[in-house]
Amino acid sequence: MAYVLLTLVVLTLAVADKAHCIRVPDRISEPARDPPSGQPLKTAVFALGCFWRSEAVFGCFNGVVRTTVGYAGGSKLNPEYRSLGDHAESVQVEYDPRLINFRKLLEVFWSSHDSRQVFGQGPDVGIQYRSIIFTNGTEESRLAAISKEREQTKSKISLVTTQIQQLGTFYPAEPEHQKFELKRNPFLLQLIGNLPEEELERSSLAAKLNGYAAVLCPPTIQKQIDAKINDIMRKGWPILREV
Ligand code: MHO
Repeated sequence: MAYVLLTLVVLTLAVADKAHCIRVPDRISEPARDPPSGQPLKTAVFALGCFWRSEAVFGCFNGVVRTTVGYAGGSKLNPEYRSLGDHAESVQVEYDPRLINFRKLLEVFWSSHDSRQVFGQGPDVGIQYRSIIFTNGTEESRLAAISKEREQTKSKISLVTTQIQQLGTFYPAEPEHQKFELKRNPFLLQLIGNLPEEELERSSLAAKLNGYAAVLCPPTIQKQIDAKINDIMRKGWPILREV
């Protein structure tokens, strides 16, 4: 009897395994992107309007390892999307300083929103959409101030409203706001193997495709990703591991 039972269990496992084998993998593990120890990632936080868009804008760039949307710049403890108090919708950018630097991130910041619109971006109006460069130390404050002056000299018709302030607490937003643009695109989600939420939030590839999905990457990057996707579609293998 025990033998029969054992055979049944083995057979069941074999069938289950087979079923698993023919399924498109649910998840893939990404190659580790963190720099070797001694070369820690750096973090920058910016507010430039609706954070769905802000995250997409920064995710496009090589050297950006992770993006997270959240709330910063206010005093309310534990803000949430429906009650964020005096915080601004923000994006936290974790980057490898060997590949991209704060200066370049500042350029992306200025070119990706209208810093002269008072407390809003387009139809999104309110203090949660204000423009802020959060800094971590005097060198970043100096670079931010120089870049703001440069931006102001481009036109004297209106004022650049961007605030520069020392970063306090960054509160990550709810999961449904993370990689929002990518999540609206089931095709791309499938293409990277339907990563579980936790991996999606930490993935460099997801950060990049989030920008691609929103068509907010620079044209060269959009084209490069297009080419990679077309190649995979031609081959018929649906997992995209890197772009
Ligand atoms: N106008 C946008 C704002 C969203 S953003 C996360 C919308 O509600 O669709 O604030």
